[in-house]
Amino acid sequence: MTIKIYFFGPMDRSGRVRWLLEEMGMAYEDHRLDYQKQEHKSEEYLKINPLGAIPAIEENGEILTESGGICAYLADKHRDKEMSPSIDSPLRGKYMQWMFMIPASIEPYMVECFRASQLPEEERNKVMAEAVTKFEPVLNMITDKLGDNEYMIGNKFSAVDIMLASTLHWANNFELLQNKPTLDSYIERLKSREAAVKVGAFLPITPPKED
Ligand SMILES: N[C@@H](CCC(=O)N[C@@H](CS)C(=O)NCC(=O)O)C(=O)O
Repeated sequence: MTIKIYFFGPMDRSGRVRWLLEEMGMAYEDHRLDYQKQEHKSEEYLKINPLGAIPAIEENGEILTESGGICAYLADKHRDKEMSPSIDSPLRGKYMQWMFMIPASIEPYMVECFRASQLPEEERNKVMAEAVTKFEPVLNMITDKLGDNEYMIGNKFSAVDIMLASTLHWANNFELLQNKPTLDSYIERLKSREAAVKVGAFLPITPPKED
């Protein structure tokens, strides 16, 4: 059955789910919520996600939320599409580490930068400069993991690359990826994937607009 995706626009966290489904050649149907009209806080949508956030998916009447959990679930459910290493693969541990680490320990820096971007200039520059310093070990860890490989896990494209690329694209938006040739070429490689182009995974990040 076709999976329904609740979202605001192409550049929100639903993009990860859409990109993964495209990579797997699976059907989905977009259900757009109007951010300006606060449709994600409507009584109807709060029944879908009581936290009033997107993405959420509906599959056979079952609702799932949390972009990382949705991607992990879909990749494992459709193992024949090879978007995750099998449970007994030696690569599984690192795969799980990164699937959790990206939303739990990397994404919060982006949220911090977003909040900083709303501050008056002087304060903003200070918070941003601190964010750049704090983000450096994260970028080093990613660069070390990649080494000479093209992809993060076993040098084979996986759901981790989708989660990470979407987060690094966000980081790029805040100019946090200065002088990082390994990461630049990683992003360029992912940008050229047919599924990423189709879903507009690397379009400029803009706030959700009114319909
Ligand atoms: N950890 C959640 C974060 C969900 C989230 O914050 N989504 C944003 C859009 S990308 C949202 O719905 N914001 C509206 C709000 O929280 O009011 C996930 O990865 O799905």
